[in-house]
Amino acid sequence: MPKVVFYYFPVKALGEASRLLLSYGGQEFEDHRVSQDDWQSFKPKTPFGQMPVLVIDGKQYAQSYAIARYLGRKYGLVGETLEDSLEIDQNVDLIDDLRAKAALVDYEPDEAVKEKKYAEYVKTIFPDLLGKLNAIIVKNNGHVALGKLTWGDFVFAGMLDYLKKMLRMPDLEKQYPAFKQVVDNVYSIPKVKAYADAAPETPF
Ligand SMILES: N[C@@H](CCC(=O)N[C@@H](CS)C(=O)NCC(=O)O)C(=O)O
Repeated sequence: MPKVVFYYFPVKALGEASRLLLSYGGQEFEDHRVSQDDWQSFKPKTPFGQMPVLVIDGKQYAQSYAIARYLGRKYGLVGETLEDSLEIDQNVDLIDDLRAKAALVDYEPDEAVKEKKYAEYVKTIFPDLLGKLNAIIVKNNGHVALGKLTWGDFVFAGMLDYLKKMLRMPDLEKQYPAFKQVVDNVYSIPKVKAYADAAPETPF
């Protein structure tokens, strides 16, 4: 078994999918949750100055979705054809569109601009993207793509708390019960549940 080390902040957000996938694959890994203080010295040592970073036998890899896609392929959480892969990628990119729009608001430094943007997006962009994503998950019986468990489910399940925080929608699953189905489908897998039960509490 290769030696695997995973670095990310002490939150789920863009890193949790890979932690969940490594657990699913039965891969032992060092789960480094880097504090903001330690990040300043670690940042220049990473490939792109950002986390997550996955280290396999001493070699570093970055980019959350590339890592999750790789782990998904490695553990058989993909489809049969190139078009199946395209469908997973497409729907993960839609999730990321939502994340990016929410982040655009949440990370806006000017409070007045932030609130104005939020008021606009919550009426337009957010319901549109959430509705499209919900329709996909309903059509796929509680999965992100292909009507079965894929690495896309791990991306969404790992990111939902972060999305809820940025969207200011703590009851998102009430409005979209299919979202909870994805989370339950992932977190009920015994190896994933064992990881999650033992993992440190995170704010999102
Ligand atoms: N495209 C990258 C984005 C990674 C990213 O935005 N990482 C953030 C945390 S979520 C980060 O490292 N921020 C600290 C910094 O940029 O100094 C990915 O998907 O991995």
